[in-house]
Amino acid sequence: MKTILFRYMATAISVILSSVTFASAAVTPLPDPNIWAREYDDFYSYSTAILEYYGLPGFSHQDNTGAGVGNLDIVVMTNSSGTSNPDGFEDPMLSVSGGTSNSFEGIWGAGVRDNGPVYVSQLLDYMHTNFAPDANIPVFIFDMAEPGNSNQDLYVIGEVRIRDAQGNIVANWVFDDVKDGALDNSGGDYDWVLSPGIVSDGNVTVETNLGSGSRDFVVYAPEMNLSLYDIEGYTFEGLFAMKELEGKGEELYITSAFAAYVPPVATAEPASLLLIATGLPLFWVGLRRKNG
Ligand SMILES: [Ca+2]
Ligand SMILES: [Ca+2]
Ligand SMILES: [Ca+2]
Ligand SMILES: [Ca+2]
Repeated sequence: MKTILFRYMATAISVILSSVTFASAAVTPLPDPNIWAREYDDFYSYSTAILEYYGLPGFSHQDNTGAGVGNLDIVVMTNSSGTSNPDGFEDPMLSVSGGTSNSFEGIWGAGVRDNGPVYVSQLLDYMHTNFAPDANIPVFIFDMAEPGNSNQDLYVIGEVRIRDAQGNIVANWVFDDVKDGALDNSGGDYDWVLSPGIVSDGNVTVETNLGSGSRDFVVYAPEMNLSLYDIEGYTFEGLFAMKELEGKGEELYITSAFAAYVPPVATAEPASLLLIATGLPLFWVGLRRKNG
């Protein structure tokens, strides 16, 4: 109980401090990943089921508002064939149902599909217009749909790459289980990340695998600031792979519902300094208990 209280207080403080950055009420800023997320190489992954359990506002696990086909968001992978994206973005990848195959690998954005490739400037313009004027870091939602039995886990890896006009990779961000900035598949296999049907933070366990149409995991890479690559001809692509798939197909979106965490900036204002001074020990307690 103490841990829950500490974690809630720490996040309430960090949300208060960071919320002034966001003018739009529709966008929920992600809480401090050092407390609330798990780190997978260059990315952080939040479980909305865990965030909802602890009562963080804006993280209703089964509320899919702002996500999915038919909304403003950009669909990277879907289980609905024939789906197209807004504003001429490349058509989404089609995921697989467990009856078809139990593994998946595809690349979105590289021009493999109709309406590609995805240009960095095109993606940035869309995010600035439809998400927020300062939205430079894409935030992804992963919606898993596995059967409610002993097969409800799956495994996943990913890599986002920026290429220059000549096709050279100029930046990349990896989502896998070894923190080395590289997507290793030596020996013919990736360093897979477990995507569990039942999530745990070490203190509580919560069912997250409740079918298709729920925002199970929210993922972003803090260093993926696309404004640094807003150069003519630069393209954005994502490799995505999964295994041990059953049930319905999984889905992946670039979402307007959440914004990347913005660390609070200390000012000379006494009230802010007091909040930060109060918050630091709480962050430490939360981390220590989480890891211990
Ligand atoms: Ca789901
Ligand atoms: Ca599935
Ligand atoms: Ca499975
Ligand atoms: Ca790695």
